[in-house]
Amino acid sequence: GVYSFEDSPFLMEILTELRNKHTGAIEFRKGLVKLGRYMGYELTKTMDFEKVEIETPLEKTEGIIAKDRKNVVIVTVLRAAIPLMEGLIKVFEHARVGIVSASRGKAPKFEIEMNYIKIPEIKPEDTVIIADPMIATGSTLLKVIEEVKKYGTPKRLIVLGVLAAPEGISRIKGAYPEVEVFVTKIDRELNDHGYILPGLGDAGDRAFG
Ligand code: HSX
Repeated sequence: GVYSFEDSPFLMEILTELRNKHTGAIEFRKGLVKLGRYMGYELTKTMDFEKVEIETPLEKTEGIIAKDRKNVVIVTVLRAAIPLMEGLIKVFEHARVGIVSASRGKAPKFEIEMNYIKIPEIKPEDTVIIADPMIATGSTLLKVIEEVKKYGTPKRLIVLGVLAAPEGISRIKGAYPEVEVFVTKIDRELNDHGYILPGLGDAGDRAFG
């Protein structure tokens, strides 16, 4: 599936602030952390929980205990995903974290160079969340997914981003139909330089200068 959160005014308000060119680095980073946190929270609604019996000081009752939420691996794509991961980890506090670096070359080839890859072992019960704010041509994620798969086959493989271009989503779903995509919003299109429109500019530059 592909999920976006256009129907959430709260998330759209955060996105509006990120898009605005007058938003500075501090607020931009805070916005990314918030999106990580609240999209992570939305993600828990799609996860499996186990029923448990507990006792309140007054009587027995039923409750739930997290299953999937405790078996999460977050793969952070440097560098713009760092604040997003910070937010996600507030919801998935048990998460093991993988770090990869990826940089995209210029149009028209958009070749991806990956210089650093550190990913923990992935177990069959894991939900892997690859965090990258921007899914433009999808080239970066195709490479990252290919790497991630070398470390094991998870229960779910999720790509979590802020903005995606339709082209990028199609390429990822075309190559890996099993991958689920969670983005704040799907934007209109890519320009010739591979930038998402209307977009928010270069997320790494805006967050880190
Ligand atoms: C930006 O470009 C983002 O943070 C991603 O890592 C990448 C997305 O571009 P693409 O590979 O989807 O075209 O730095």
